[in-house]
Amino acid sequence: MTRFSRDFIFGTATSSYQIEGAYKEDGRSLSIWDTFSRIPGKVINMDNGNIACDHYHLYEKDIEILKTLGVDSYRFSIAWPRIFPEQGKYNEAGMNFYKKLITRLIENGIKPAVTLYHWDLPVWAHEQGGWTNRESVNWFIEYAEKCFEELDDQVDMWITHNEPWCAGFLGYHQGVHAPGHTNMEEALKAVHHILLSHGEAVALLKGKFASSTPVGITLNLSPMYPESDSANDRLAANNADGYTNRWFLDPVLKGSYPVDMMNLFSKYVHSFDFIQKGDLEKISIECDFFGINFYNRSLVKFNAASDFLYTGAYSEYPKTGMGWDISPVEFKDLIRRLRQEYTKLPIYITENGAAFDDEVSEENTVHDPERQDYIEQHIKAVAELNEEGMNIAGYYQWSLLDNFEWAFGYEKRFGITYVDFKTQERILKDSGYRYAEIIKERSI
Ligand code: GBH
Repeated sequence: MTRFSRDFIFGTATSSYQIEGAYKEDGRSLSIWDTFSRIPGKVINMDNGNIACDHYHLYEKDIEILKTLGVDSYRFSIAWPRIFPEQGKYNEAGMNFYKKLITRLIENGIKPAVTLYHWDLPVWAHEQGGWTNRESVNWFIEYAEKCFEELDDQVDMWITHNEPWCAGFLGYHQGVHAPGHTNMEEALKAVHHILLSHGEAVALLKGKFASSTPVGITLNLSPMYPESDSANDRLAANNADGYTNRWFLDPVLKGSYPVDMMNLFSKYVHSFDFIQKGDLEKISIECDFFGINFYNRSLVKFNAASDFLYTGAYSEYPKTGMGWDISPVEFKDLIRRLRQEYTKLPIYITENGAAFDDEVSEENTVHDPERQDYIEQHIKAVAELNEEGMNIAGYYQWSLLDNFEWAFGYEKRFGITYVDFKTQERILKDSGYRYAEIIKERSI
């Protein structure tokens, strides 16, 4: 049995577009996910977040679930188009929702951990080039400043960006997320501006606001393993690691882009002029913690025809409902590598979880032993890592609720709470009850 210290943070996480619904309420304007999800073929079943979990109206009920779980903290994100529905036009009604939510959380002894950007870019920003336009940094800072002004005294932790890899590469290079573009040069620009906006937001919070609220960024990291020992497969794994992990880790934690990837990417861009003097110093500003979303390792093999010379390979690992390898051992290796090569900052696991097919039983319960097992294995890994002195300060399970799983719509369920999307009934799954027990015992 391994114990967690009294100050270790257990939480669950969500994001605005995935749960809130109320897409036209109180002055909210559209985000790129509202428009993207209306394009046929982009999201399974043409699902969208118009209603989602209707959390905008049911947040009090959802806080009751958080109480049942006994979490120390709740991680959610703010919808930028609620706060600035038009360029330069602040919307107090939108902010009021988050004020109510935060007040209610605090009344219940739950610490708010707030993400500023979890992919719902306002359409007005997209119409001017979105993240590919360097001006996006200023738009984001105006938005961040308003959030800091109104909420900083009540927030326990700020996360500037969630997974710039997804926002940048899935959105502008692979085209499977909004805005659905497939242009590597655009993607590299978008990533750069997202990272720059992170650095500038941290500087703003620490400078003008002289705030003591911990602030950081969250990256999605997937350790990449070669399918075989061949030189080609090892090169493929190195490139996959560069594309997914190092392209973000290096600028944020070392102040430089990795040279091997610069060389590889140079054939996709006209120039790297968008990386201006001084940018990397700003991007690598010292933060208070480092956030990681961990889902799986990947096995890759060489593919001469594909971008960056790699492709997913068949693996015999047990899989989640997404087909992702269940890999708590590689999770531990990833953290050790980060400690060795990148950072001494406290680490928060800001997301970890799994989708599986769930069914409601006749007794109105949901038995999800696979998800329970997944969560237990990763929490156990965290406990063991801390015994090695890896200083993981908290763990947020993804997700509190079944929700809008981006391109997979409502087909994939990541919740420890089942949501009936017709009635909005919530049922805590077995994994949720088990998570509550772990939190209560603070040991596994
Ligand atoms: C997170 O992203 C998001 O922050 C969250 O909004 C989302 O709901 C949640 O995860 C669940 O998806 O190449 O097939 O091995 C997840 C980022 C990036 C994790 C790709 C899995 C590799 C899949 N994902 N990654 S694979």
